[in-house]
Amino acid sequence: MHAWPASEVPALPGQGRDLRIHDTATGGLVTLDPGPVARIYVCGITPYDATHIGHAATYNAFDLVQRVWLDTKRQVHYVQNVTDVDDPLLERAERDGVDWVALAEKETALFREDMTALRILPPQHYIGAVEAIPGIVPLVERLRELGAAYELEGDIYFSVESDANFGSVSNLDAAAMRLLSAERGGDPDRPGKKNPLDPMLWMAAREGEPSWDGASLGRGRPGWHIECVAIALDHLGMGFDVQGGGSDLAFPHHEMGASHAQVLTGEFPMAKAYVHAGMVALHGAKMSKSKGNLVFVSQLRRDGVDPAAIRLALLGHHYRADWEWTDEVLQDAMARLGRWRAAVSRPDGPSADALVEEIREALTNDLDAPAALAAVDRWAERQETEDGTDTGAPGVVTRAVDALLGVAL
Ligand code: 5CA
Ligand code: ZN
Repeated sequence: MHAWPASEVPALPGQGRDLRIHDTATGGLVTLDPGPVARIYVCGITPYDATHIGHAATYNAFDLVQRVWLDTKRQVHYVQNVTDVDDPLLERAERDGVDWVALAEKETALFREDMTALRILPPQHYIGAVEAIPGIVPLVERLRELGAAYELEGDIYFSVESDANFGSVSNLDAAAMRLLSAERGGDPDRPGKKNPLDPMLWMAAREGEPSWDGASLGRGRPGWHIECVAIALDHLGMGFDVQGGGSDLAFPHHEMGASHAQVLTGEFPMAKAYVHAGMVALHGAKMSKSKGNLVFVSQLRRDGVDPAAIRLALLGHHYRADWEWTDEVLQDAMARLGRWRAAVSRPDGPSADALVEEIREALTNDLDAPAALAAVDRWAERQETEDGTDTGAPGVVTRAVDALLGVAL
């Protein structure tokens, strides 16, 4: 699949710094030390509805990771999937009487437009689950050969007990795992499973649903977790730097994915850091396609909202916080954008060198975007009240805000 166009990332004076980021697996901050090529996998959308502010907040967080690495002059190898076949997508297509392929294509196209408008840098590899199927089948076959998978009425399950490190991503107790499994696509109550948590690797073809040739597995379609793992292993290999997504993916998705990969390769861990963004809510509940309490990026754009203001609204919240979208959040972001634009449109200003370092320091400290915004606010305020001294400063600020925060002034 093609991704979307990249906005240019200006080079900045001085030296970028290494990223310290919160790792769900260890529960603390880790300083990442990627080689010359940093490797990141971020879970993509299930394209059955338009991109909402929650999605945008999560992709904004991982865009900051990419921007911090680019600032250190590293290359970034970024892989993202599209879950372009899954139960919710098929159910929505059925409900609306549309073809599921057409629905997925339409919503993926809209996602690309939204990401482009928000200046979220694209992944190098943007891979659909459907196009990954030929690579998924041999992995499921291999898990079977290893004794880590079993059949139940034609479906194939992964045995969580085959991974000694199972549980090490989310660190939850059995009861919590069981609850979340039921909530998030698992089937803990299905009779005949070895362990209620065991996730499906391959679902035998169902009447009226799409299916693919699965060689020795028979016709069917892949389970959710093995899709992302197949794509990640194919394009990044084991031991990559960051596995990313929203906090609702820590369990079961990232836990199961890591287990699949670890059993397949015999290596541990799959990723050096498991990074999770907080959930954005609307009217007191998590924004979710299934609940329908959504604010769409595309709708805001149609209403004439500047995408830079949307981006500033996202950046105003720490990525790990759960927060609520309100009109006021957007109004504040618009006002801030106005202040910043006025400040950089003047011919000179206070020196910006210290500001660039402050933004760097904030972002490398667990992506503290609110602290970075506060630093720019202070510069803009001084710019207004003091006599300008540095004719280059507005240009440096414009470039730094673009390169590190993805905001075009
Ligand atoms: N396709 C799978 C991942 S393989 C999936 O979770 N798709 S999704 O469309 O439901 O979500 C896409 C990304 O947005 C995920 O990382 C998810 O954690 C994140 N996300 C979903 N809802 C919210 C929300 N309300 N706030 C923040 N992030 C969210
Ligand atoms: Zn995923």
